[in-house]
Amino acid sequence: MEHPFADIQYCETLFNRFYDVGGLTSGGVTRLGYTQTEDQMHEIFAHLGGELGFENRQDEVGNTFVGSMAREGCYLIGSHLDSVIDGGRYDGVAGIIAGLMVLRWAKEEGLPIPVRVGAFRCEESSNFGCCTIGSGLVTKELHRQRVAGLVSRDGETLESIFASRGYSLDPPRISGLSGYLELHIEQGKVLEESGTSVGIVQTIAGPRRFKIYLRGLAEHSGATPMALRSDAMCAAAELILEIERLGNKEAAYQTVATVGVVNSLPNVMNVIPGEVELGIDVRGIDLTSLDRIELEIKDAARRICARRNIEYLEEKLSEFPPVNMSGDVQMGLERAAQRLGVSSRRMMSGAGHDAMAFPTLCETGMVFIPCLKGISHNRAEFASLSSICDGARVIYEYLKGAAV
Ligand code: HGY
Ligand code: MN
Ligand code: MN
Repeated sequence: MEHPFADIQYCETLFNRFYDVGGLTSGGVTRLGYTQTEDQMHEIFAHLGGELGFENRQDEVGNTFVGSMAREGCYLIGSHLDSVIDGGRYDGVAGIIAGLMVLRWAKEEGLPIPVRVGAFRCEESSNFGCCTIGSGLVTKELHRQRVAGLVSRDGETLESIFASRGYSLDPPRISGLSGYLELHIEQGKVLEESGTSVGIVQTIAGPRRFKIYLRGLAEHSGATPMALRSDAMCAAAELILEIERLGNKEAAYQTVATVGVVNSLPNVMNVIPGEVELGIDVRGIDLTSLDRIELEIKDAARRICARRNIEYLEEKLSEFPPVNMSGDVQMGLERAAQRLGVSSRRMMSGAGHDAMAFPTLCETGMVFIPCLKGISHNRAEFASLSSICDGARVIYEYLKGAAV
């Protein structure tokens, strides 16, 4: 779709306002949830809303809202402003930029329905091992007892962080929404490889995350005979490859499994690793497959550790079910894209999003835009300004349809 230069220019201005926050010499960004860099992102967001003439509000868990504060019938365009470690500048941010662009068009054209943009805290599991904390708490998809004890990478509990910020782990449920919409980069290759401008999400894969702690015996790496070792790292290595095999076995059901965290103690060259902590991320849309792989991973840990004389402990960090987007919203977005002449296709999301939290509250939909080579959670992440404008236009066209 062709866009007026003013739209491309405004999109670029918004992108540049967030650009430097959490910047690393690597070229990536680190903006972990409930840290000062995420705070900076929210401050910029609130300021940008003010420049459009809108008030802003923070809720009881630090989520920031800009736009109409109508108590009923409001359409919420949401996403997040935190990132993974050494991540890209489009994951989440593209959705907030699209929301601000929609707010601007709505104000210029007098859209007769209330629209608000929401930046939800700590969408990434990178800091606490649990995702969508900001949106999960205010939609009651997450509760105090699930998250209070979660510990950040810096060793702080979420409870102590909330207390120091005056936030509440029991916030009032978000209400008065007629719909929730989110634009997000696809974080996969489907749109780019098929040459499609936007994706209309049907289902969001359910993420499950857990840790497995392996304990052998730290001993001298030179003086300990190979046959007499309890090497936790070798047990971990065997388990990691077994998890990959199980993921490949379940791939037919669109289930995936990743070991993204490996912490070894004491992590020095001349000591046999005594303890290893694995962080495991499993996603899928088929509950039977998800249950099966979770059981088989735990069974593999038990078997490998028994054979290697290694103790182990497993800890479930979080579990969210697969979530379907509203069929009516999918249809509405598809028709909006058609009216604009923007190519679209229905698709699933392997990545989790704040949108997971909303289908029990209101009509919920997601629009994907392509990102370069499908790369995300990586400093090389890239999406074009024109793609962000494509997705924003489809959302705005959908809202104009909802307003009649
Ligand atoms: O990890 C995810 O699925 C998302 O990027 N938070
Ligand atoms: Mn992400
Ligand atoms: Mn994201």
